[in-house]
Amino acid sequence: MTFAVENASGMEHELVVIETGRTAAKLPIVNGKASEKGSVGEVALAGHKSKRLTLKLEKGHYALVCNVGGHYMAGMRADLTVR
Ligand SMILES: [Cu+2]
Repeated sequence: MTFAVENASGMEHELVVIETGRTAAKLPIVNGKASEKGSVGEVALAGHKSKRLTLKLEKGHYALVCNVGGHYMAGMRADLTVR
């Protein structure tokens, strides 16, 4: 699976792909950030940059999060199910 990741803002963001049974909104919190336990890959993007992230994902549930600063806590997260 290839993620075409576009950072449309002027600030740094990242995409971390975490294999987890938890929903993206319910990850354990460590020092104000989402735990990245189960991470299978990530990509960081400076402002207005685009990158591709190719991962071989097993069937299951994944949380997609940005863990820069307080972005996760602000809601920068999504769920992904691979069938
Ligand atoms: Cu972010």
